[in-house]
Amino acid sequence: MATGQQPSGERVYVALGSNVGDRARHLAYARARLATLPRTRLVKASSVEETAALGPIPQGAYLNQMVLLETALEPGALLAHLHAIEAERGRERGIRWGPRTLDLDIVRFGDRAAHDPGLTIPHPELPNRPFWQRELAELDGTPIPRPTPDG
Ligand code: A4P
Ligand code: MG
Repeated sequence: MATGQQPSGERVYVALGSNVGDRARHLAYARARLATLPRTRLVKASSVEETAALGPIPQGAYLNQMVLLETALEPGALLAHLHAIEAERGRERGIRWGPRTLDLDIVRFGDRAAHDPGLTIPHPELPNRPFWQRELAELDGTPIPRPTPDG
């Protein structure tokens, strides 16, 4: 299906994260590539937020963002595309939760649930990441307060 056509499919929320290199550029690349996936439409993107790194090792701050896709791809096929896009940005898999040029996670896939270590949906970290919750609410049109840099 050509880009821009309306795929009948599921509403999928994908989280974008980067804390190495030109972070904004990695996110822009990911958005552009997600918009060209087969049988998929990029519906909208949340604001980009800078967030302190979560995880066991000291590392630079992240830029995080979430996008809403509508896709007729199956979850495993979408995940394979996400891994390919990460690889195109030079993503190296080393330490879990370590620094990365680009991380793409499936946060929700319609109402589906999956419990495989290779694909867990909804993403198990959703309850622990306030920035994901804010971005989800923004995409769903639910106004919730955002922290302001100056208080
Ligand atoms: N996998 C299972 N479920 C999923 C899913 N729903 N979406 C598997 C994507 N992948 C999923 O991921 C390891 C494996 O998880 C994949 O091969 C896939 O089959 P990975 O990307 O290689 O490794 P990772 O990202 O280090 O591990 P994980 O568990 O995905 O960690 P997260 O949740 O991605 O956390 N701090 C801030 N501020 N912002 C961040 O975005 N992100 C992380 C990484 C750590 N700290 C952060 C942030
Ligand atoms: Mg990941």
